[in-house]
Amino acid sequence: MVPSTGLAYSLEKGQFTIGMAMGAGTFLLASEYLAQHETGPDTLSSSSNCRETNKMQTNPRFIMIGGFLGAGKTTTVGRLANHYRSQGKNIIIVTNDQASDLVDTHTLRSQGFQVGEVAGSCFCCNFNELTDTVEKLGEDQRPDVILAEPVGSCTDLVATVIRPLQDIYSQPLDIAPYGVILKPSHGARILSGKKRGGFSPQANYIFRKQLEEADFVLLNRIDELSEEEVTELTTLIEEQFEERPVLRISAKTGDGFEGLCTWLEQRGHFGQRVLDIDYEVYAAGEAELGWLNCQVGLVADKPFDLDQWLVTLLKRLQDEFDQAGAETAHLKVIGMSEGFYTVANLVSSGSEPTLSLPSGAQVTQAQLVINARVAIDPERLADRVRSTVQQTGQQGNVAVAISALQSFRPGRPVPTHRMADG
Ligand SMILES: Nc1nc2c(ncn2[C@@H]2O[C@H](COP(=O)(O)OP(=O)(O)OP(=O)(O)O)[C@@H](O)[C@H]2O)c(=O)[nH]1
Ligand SMILES: [Mg+2]
Repeated sequence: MVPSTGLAYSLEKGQFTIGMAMGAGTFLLASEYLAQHETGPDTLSSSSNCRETNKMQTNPRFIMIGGFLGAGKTTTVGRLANHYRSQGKNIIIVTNDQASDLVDTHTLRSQGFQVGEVAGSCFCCNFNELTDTVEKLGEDQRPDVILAEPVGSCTDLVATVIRPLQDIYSQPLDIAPYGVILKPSHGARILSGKKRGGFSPQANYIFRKQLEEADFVLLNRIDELSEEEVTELTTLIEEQFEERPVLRISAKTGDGFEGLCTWLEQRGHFGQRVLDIDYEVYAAGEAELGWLNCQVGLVADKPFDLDQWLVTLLKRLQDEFDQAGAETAHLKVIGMSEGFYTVANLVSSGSEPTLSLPSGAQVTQAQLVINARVAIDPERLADRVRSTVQQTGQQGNVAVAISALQSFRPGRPVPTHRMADG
């Protein structure tokens, strides 16, 4: 019998049972399932406890966490990095964006991690930059764990990143199963086929393809979801992407991370789901998004509340995009001032702007980095960001100066390698 795979989450106990549904309510531990099935040439290794260290591991463990824009990749990577750091492991993180000035890089560095940025194009189109960055970061001390966050509008990463790392890259890496985060706000609309999904069918195509190539799916933000919503989303994933175990997590609270760590320790025949993908549709989906990265300096005579300033800015931008009928994929801003860091995010047009990292700081100057990924023409996006930043400054008696601004549509993806066979 081919089991339908899944992870049971006990809301009562608030715990995960990693298991594969065998059809009659029986669950096997993931390690037991893998031991009974073809798992490839590698030996199976599983720890039932997130805190255990695998002493047999010699090559750096490469963990890539995928998922759509604003799904929770950076939050998950930060939490995993903290976990591995607490085990005494040496960690490096690689972030990725279509342009420089990435909020995520600053956010993860503010947590004390060693972070390298692949900027200018995605990992798949800049594979050598990914490996160069890993090597450079590992020059002083060999990493035990490499955490990589790809661009949230990217897919086909198994064929263009994981398999080339496994088969071509000269340095041996120990590649973890590939987990992709499902973003509930857009996922519920896209997977249920509701008309107002927010994005075009081409962008929805990317969202689906990301899940299709996953070894397992992370249903994130369970801290905000009702039990019914969790069940509904899990069912949608299981129906549409068979044999992808679904782990329910909250990257915010850490709920479910023990199960995630256990999954990430599995060894076997992972990273093999090479997509059958239409690059025309993929390129059109990416090009639907206006992309903006900019830097802004703030100066005031009197101290102002940095957290409040950023939330006000995002609320105003949200209103602007609503008026333009443009869906937000992710709008994020980091404010930095004398050792204080504030991060504010808006993950969809229907959400509220939130502070993912409040600083509580009263400041008279700050540097901001704004990253916006919105389904709007990039010129209009830039105009609206410029004018909204200025207005927010004027009303709060803060002088603003935009020092760098890039806005564009992502270009057609042209992978360095694409390994579809075998
Ligand atoms: N409530 C809640 N918020 C979350 C959770 N995970 C992430 N977030 C928030 O969602 C927003 C986006 O999270 P990120 O980790 O930046 O998402 P991302 O996938 O890295 O986004 P991009 O890099 O832009 O694609 C932030 O405000 C996070 O604090 C979660 O489990 N629960
Ligand atoms: Mg991120």
